[in-house]
Amino acid sequence: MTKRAPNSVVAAVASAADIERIYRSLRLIRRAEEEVARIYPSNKIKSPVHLSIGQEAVAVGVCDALRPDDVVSPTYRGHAAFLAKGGELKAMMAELYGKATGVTGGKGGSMHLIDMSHNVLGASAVVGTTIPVALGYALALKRMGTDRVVAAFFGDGATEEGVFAESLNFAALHKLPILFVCENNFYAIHTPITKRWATERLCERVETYGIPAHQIDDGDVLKIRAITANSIAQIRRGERGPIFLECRTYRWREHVGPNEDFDAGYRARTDLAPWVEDDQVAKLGAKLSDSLRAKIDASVEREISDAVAFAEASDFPGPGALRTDVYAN
Ligand SMILES: Cc1ncc(C[n+]2csc(CCOP(=O)(O)OP(=O)(O)O)c2C)c(N)n1
Repeated sequence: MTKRAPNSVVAAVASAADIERIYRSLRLIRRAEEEVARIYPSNKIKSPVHLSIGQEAVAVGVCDALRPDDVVSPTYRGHAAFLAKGGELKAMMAELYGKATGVTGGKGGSMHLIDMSHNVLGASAVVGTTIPVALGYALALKRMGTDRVVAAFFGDGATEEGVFAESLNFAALHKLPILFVCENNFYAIHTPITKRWATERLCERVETYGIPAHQIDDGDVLKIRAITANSIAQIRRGERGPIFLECRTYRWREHVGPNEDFDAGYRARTDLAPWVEDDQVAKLGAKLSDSLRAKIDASVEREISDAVAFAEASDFPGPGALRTDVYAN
């Protein structure tokens, strides 16, 4: 899948403090997932992991434009959205280790992250199912008369589920405060979009529901942030209901697991090259002084090693936890 030329939409203005904060978030997610990949073969991590290495800019760009009381709905490839929204790294790492101190007490694993103290809705392994849950949350926020907004993340594969079309229609009809964010990484497991869609005009399809749609061709984190900020401002003012973003991005690792899979026969390493060249972690880092970048990198490493130590030192859930949390209270 070749990367298209960037489109010219909103000028992305960011202050020095913005760049510093956004770089830290990108770097934390990248390094945390690289650490997960490093530890994974030891079998200490008990959960399958869908890494978002290479895709971080979407979650970071979107979440940086949200308020703390706004809500995100991640997917099973959800480490980036979880962390970008402020989810606790220690509790995420413990969850991957299957420990009682994890976000779901060690029972859910990587695909079922949740942190309602930071307004991160629970993820699900079942493709597309988080979209109507996010929609229901947006309906509740609207009925409560708040100006809070939900950002619902999902992959290109999820747009092929029937519930995606139903959710678009319902959201448009009821003018719900929801930003739909499609992370289009061009693959559903090993099947490329060219074998699944007769046309790649996803935004056009969405617009037929009466929803404004923007395609962001490259992974430019500041552009994603600027377009999100504009969209959220419109949604918050209650002007028009939902808005849709198609963020084109690229998954650097295999669908599930810590490795690369360019020998699997469904994609070529040359497809990856332009995305590595455009790596947002490196690009944002290059905007900082060497000393500031080194300081941030060191603090990120400390945060990650603290989280790993916390996960390793925590206990597994006891047998008494087997039948708890089965039903909602
Ligand atoms: C309802 C359902 N159908 C099929 C699957 C198997 N499955 C797991 S991930 C996946 C691909 C989804 O691709 P996409 O939504 O683009 O997300 P990505 O993995 O690229 O982030 C599929 C088909 C599933 N988990 N749930």
